Amino acid sequence: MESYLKHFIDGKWVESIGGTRHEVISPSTEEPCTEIMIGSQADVDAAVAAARKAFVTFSQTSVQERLALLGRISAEFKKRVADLGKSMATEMGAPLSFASTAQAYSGIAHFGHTAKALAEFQFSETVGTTHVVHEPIGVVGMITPWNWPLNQIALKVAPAIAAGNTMVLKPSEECPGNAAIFAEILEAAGVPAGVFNLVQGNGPITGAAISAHPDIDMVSFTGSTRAGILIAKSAADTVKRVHTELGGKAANLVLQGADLATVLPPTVAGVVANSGQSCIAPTRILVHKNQESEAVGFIKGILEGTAVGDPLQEGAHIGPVVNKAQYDKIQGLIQSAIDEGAKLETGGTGLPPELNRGYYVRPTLFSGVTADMRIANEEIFGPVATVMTYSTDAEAIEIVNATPYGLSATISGDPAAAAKVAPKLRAGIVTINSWAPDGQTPFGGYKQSGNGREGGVYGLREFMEIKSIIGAPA
Ligand code: TXE
Repeated sequence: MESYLKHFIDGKWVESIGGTRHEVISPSTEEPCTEIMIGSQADVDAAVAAARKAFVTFSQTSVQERLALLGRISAEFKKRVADLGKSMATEMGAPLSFASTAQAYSGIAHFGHTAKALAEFQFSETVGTTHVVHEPIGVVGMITPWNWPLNQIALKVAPAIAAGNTMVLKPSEECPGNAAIFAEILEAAGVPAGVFNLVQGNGPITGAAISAHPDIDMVSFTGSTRAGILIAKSAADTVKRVHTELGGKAANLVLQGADLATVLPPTVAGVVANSGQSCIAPTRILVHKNQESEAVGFIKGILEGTAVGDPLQEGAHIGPVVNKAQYDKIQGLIQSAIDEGAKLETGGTGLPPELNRGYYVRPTLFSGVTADMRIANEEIFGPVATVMTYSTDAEAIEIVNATPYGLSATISGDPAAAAKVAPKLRAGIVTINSWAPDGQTPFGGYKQSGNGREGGVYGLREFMEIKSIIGAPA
């Protein structure tokens, strides 16, 4: 079992002050694989004090110094890809090849994108006779989830450093190892003491201590809408800036007459990638009623061609979902669709027949899904697709938008026709004939999918204050 029993505070690995032990259960073996300490209020206080002290100097560093730092972090990051991949594969179940390519490299890429944005950023401008300047916010608290763990850490840490902030990160207690390795990377890159602090822990104790902390200026959170609401309420008492990236219920609008053989594989891939544990997974597949049976045939073929297996083996298969709670939630949603009268086309409840332990979910497809069913409304976070039909474009757009979420939407079909539909969709991200974001452009949601944007220069702006200096000499 891996042990990460220390927090990284003020440039040193330190014992927890009164924390308790927590074991992570590997979703492939159902055995403990990692232990951490759940950070206490005192641990968070120590990390915040270190960050506050470091802010005095770090906020005054030059762009060139911070660019050099981002470059050193990228270089150190690349040396640890194998360790990062193995840690994520063990703790959250993404297969080794996916964990070390997609998962780890998407994290590294954010440091490159952010450095580019920083090099080009205009920190000051003149409006009339007033100087408008962009400055770091201060101490940023970061609370991150387990599904794209390193990617979500990097999406916050890279721009926060670039802007000159200092920070306290609390990663997910379901997948903490990559965050400890990430702290080692920052240590090796020479990030000044106190700029980046890691406190391992859970939501109710450690996360809550961050969101309520009077000496934290901003909290940046990725996770469930449930926790996002709690964090925003708790942060309100100290009027922190709150950035949230929450859940989604993305649709894949397949335009009438689309060449299904061409357009479906790259968009349906988003349902199974990472075992469906992506907030932008386009699981609500909308097809014109005249193409329903043809579309169901193609999607069924893709899901039946998706192998499920051991994440510690190399390969293109998908792994288990992260933990028993997620497995049970997905099983419950699959059963609800059966009970509510949807047609099970492939997959279903229980383990895939070739496996006898682990939190593996069968790639599953339902047709005949209607808007009132639970499966059409709740975020699944598993490799489960649903097909709904529409008669007119207007009806299809209404169905896409008929959810409290608004993170992303996918359109499959002629790109020019899709581009005309995109402005009508109430989502922060619209992908055409693909499901993946590009890392450099805004990532974030409308409605109950959150506030603010991450990625490239848009993420950099999120971590800055704006000051007007009126009356200074030209
Ligand atoms: O997430 P939580 P869970 C969705 C997805 C999934 C569901 C539940 O639908 O099935 O959420 O996942 C911290 N104060 N997403 O329960 O609880 C927690 O410690 C402060 C979508 O595992 O939101 C962890 O670090 N912090 C999503 C982080 O929040 C709190 C990614 C995420 O855990 C807290 C993950 C509290 N009161 C799940 N409670 C996405 N947007 O990609 C929890 N945390």
